[in-house]
Amino acid sequence: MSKRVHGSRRKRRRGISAVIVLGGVVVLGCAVLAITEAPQCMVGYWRLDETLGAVAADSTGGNNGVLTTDGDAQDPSWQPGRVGNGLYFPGDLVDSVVVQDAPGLRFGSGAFAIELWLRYDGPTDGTIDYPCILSKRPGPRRSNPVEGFALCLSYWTGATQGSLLLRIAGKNYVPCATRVDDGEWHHVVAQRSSDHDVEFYVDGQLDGTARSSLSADTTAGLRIGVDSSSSFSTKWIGMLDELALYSCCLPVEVIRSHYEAGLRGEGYD
Ligand SMILES: [Ca+2]
Ligand SMILES: [Ca+2]
Repeated sequence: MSKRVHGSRRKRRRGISAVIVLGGVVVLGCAVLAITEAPQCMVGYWRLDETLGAVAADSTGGNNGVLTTDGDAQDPSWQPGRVGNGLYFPGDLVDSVVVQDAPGLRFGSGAFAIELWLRYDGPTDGTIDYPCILSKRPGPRRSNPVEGFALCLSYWTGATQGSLLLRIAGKNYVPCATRVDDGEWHHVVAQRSSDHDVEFYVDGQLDGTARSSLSADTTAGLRIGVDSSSSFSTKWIGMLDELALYSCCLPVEVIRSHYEAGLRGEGYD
């Protein structure tokens, strides 16, 4: 994992892991990117700024989502978010934003990052086993395939209740220390480097680490607001906003810059 050490020396190479030399020890870490622009490895950016309709536009161009609902009184709605509008999920397991699979959304065993603002308004007592922000796992529900990935909150024994949970290829990573289920807005990043270091950031601060070399690949589509294949209750209750996917991991400087931009009501670019 990349660690900031005063006096460290870096090679600035866009999109490639930076090499940091610490007293002769080479540490591989995240790509070093310009802070003032969106990283070029961004492969999807759903601002969720829409005010009506069923399209969740991808600002990177290729991966628009479709708000797919059963049309009942409990459907997601566009509401004021952290940056412009966001999408409010009232907690109906059948509703989600569906993004079709694309080669750029398959990360294999390599680097990727998930970034967004969230506000969780649901129960915090484990009534919902793990409320999911997004999943890219094959359905149908209860099939529990060992492939793909998901980012959720965890109410499982042994983990910090209401902290982030990253699932890759059927394995859960729950090293986080901070609850994010307090009904307040939080900026979160879950990412893996090409060297298989997994990092979680909450509000610009490193919140947990793990290691994973498992493949995140699947040809299943991306679903925002639910885990499409779990046998547990995974419905999201609350707001999601400014969701971005990257085929790299983000340097801490970029993460903090995006967090601070969000506090000003600005996005990632
Ligand atoms: Ca937004
Ligand atoms: Ca509904």
